[in-house]
Amino acid sequence: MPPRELTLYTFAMSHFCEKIRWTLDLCNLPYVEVPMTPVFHLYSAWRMGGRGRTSLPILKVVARQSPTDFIQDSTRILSWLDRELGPCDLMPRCSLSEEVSAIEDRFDRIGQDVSRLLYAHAFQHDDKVLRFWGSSATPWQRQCLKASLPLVRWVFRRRLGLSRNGLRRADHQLQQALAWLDGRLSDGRTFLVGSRLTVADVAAASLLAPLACPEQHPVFSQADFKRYMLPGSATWLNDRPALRWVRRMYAEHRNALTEGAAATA
Ligand SMILES: N[C@@H](CCC(=O)N[C@@H](CS)C(=O)NCC(=O)O)C(=O)O
Repeated sequence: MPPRELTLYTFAMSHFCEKIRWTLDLCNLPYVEVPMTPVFHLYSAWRMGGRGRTSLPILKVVARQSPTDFIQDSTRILSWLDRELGPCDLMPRCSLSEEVSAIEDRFDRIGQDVSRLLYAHAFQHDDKVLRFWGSSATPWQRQCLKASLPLVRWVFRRRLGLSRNGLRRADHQLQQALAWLDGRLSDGRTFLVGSRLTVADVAAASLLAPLACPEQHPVFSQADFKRYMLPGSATWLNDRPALRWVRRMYAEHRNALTEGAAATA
């Protein structure tokens, strides 16, 4: 197979980007991370993704004598990695693979609810949002973000569905997912599927990391993140098996955080 250069476009604070960063690290695949600034990412992400969407992560793949490829969306990136650079131990090709995919899918949906919960709370503290968003911004980008934040906040609230009903639904779904995970772990298992780490664990742990705030993550572990992004009113977030398991996954399997994720540290 020809050598390929991988570039991962991310936001430092994105848990979906963390899912891919962690997978690449675990698979020992070298890559360059390019942290982007929210809002300023829109045009490039839309152009690179080529799917009418602006979300990150996006993986750029450069191979000699082949056109440059851009893969947008964490699940599509995982499939590409498995297909083109696999097999990888994280993605078993056996009877367990359907269960692994189903859990990854479940937590992808929950990842959006995690974002809703965080931003509904965080938009009460504009200066903190600006600090987290602006970690890799140039000074003028920071100025623009500051000036346009009221408009950006309005658009963001609509895109994420931060209405009262939207939030009630997100809260309910999150509680259900955490209860499901508490139950899954209640037999004392270490991994969600089978007897070794798979993308089911990486997806669940990374997408819940903003709630569990593992100390290995340079953004989610910050005191300001916990104080201003996490709603203290959500008592169901209190210490519980699901969140303890996320911290354990980080403590035992996450040791190669790159500069992009550390941009705000
Ligand atoms: N289904 C997507 C979701 C990714 C996602 O929601 N990314 C957020 C950051 S956490 C994003 O890029 N939001 C900005 C945008 O969509 O323009 C995936 O799995 O990659």
